[in-house]
Amino acid sequence: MRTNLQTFGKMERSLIFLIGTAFLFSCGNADPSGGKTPAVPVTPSATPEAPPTMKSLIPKPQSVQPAPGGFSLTAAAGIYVQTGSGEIAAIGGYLAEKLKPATGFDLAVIPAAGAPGAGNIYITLDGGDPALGEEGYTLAVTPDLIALVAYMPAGLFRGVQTLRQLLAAPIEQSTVQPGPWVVPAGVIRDQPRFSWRGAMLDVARHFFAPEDVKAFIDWMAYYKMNRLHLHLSDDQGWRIEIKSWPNLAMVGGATSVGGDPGGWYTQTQYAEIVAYAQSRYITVIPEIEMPGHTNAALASYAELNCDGVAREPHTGIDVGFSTLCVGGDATYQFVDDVIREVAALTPGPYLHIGGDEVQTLSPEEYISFVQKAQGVVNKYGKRMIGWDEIGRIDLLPQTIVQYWNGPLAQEAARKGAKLIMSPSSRTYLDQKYTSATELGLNWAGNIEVQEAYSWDPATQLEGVSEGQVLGVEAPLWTETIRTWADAEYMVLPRLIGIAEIGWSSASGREWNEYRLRLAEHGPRLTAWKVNYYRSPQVPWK
Ligand code: TNX
Repeated sequence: MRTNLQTFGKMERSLIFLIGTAFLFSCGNADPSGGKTPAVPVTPSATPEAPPTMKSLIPKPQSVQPAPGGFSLTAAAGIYVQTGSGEIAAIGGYLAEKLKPATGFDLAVIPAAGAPGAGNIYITLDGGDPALGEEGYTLAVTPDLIALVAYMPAGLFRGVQTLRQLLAAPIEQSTVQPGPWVVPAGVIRDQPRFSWRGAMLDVARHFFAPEDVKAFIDWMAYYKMNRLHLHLSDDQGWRIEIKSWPNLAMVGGATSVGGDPGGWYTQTQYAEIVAYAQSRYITVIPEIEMPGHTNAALASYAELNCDGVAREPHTGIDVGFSTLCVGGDATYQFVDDVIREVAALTPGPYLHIGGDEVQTLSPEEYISFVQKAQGVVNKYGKRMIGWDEIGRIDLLPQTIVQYWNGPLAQEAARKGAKLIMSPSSRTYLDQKYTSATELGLNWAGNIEVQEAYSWDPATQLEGVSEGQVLGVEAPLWTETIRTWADAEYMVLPRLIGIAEIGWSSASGREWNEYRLRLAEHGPRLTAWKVNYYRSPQVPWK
């Protein structure tokens, strides 16, 4: 181990120097001598010009203070991690894994009791400022050292994404590139605006393999998102194994929109997806739709229908026609069993019950059913989430409403509920970019990259203030999305703007500046080999 108190002292001094310099810079009073205190006052000069990678970070950090020079990453660097924490070592391992393909460096992750010597990376909670919260971090880069400090491990993980983005775009290539690998010097202090920065994947209309979901999780992680909502059941397909009701997957999982192949996740595969997300500090929210959007369940079990007759599979894209038999005993056994099994597989505190678009129940029937479902979710220790329509019931204080389209979410907010903002005209990733887009629907309007970016969750709904908004979430509905390449095209780059809306402060967030930063991400998306939409609104590199 190459650590001792002397080098720690040195690191602290350089940190203090950097922060002090940053303070001077922010006061417009920079010292161009590189930190040697001059004997006589020097004429104030401008803040050093930030290198391109610092200017193109997405989401935009809370504060960036560039300094002269940079840190050269070499094969000799070690990733020193605070000793005694397997979790922090895993974050170091993740960083090493991300840096390896393009650099060819096999960087060792080394437990350290203090900061290492020159040429290394240091990742620690030691000295982490509680004011940074769960996900905030400070990244201080000098020519000698990269020091990533946070209050909680999630903050370290978010900071690692910033570090990846501070390296030139070829770092994202999957084969060895020439480099050099220079991280610009400076101090970044950063934390999110909203605690909920989500994306939803509809695996019910079309099924996507665990590998695809993991790729989606990796895009989310790169842009510091933290909630993955999986839409696991709908009229056209049931996508998770339920041991007490096996036909849900066996029968209900066999179909998709348009007669395309079905599929479902075994409980083991679901647990693997959850663990993969967890290792990226992303919480999975499973959604089991009820009482509507249930044809796949109604086709799997006759007793869930009031007339006792199993429904035919549904492969069309109409909505609103299906409902569980809200007066039937089997229905409540089903609801209890499914919620119990899904809750047990899900470490996160949330469970989404859908609740949208039921056209075949009276308001009283709807309310009584959702009220009972809320009780079951609560009994199994989860916070219920539902779309707008659940705003009609008496919500428990912990229940969350996901706004998509209607006034019911606003009403719920007036009664004190917290909202996740998914306005369909801004966040729906299944809506066409323009009328020329072949994929997608357009009932909520065309959503070009600018429309998806230029709005604010705290001012979107009259009477709903920032304090009632947990954050933002963008859903990809997949009625028209048949392949993963199609999903890539609709999600990227719009999801990147949603990620910034969730993370970065509203002041100074501006389309004409954002589009230039987004342009710099084109080569990164290309390096990932994803089929992203090269919007003419963005001056792509
Ligand atoms: C509305 S948003 C739906 C989905 C569809 C989507 C298509 C919501 C709660 N319901 O069932 O897939 O529109 O854009």
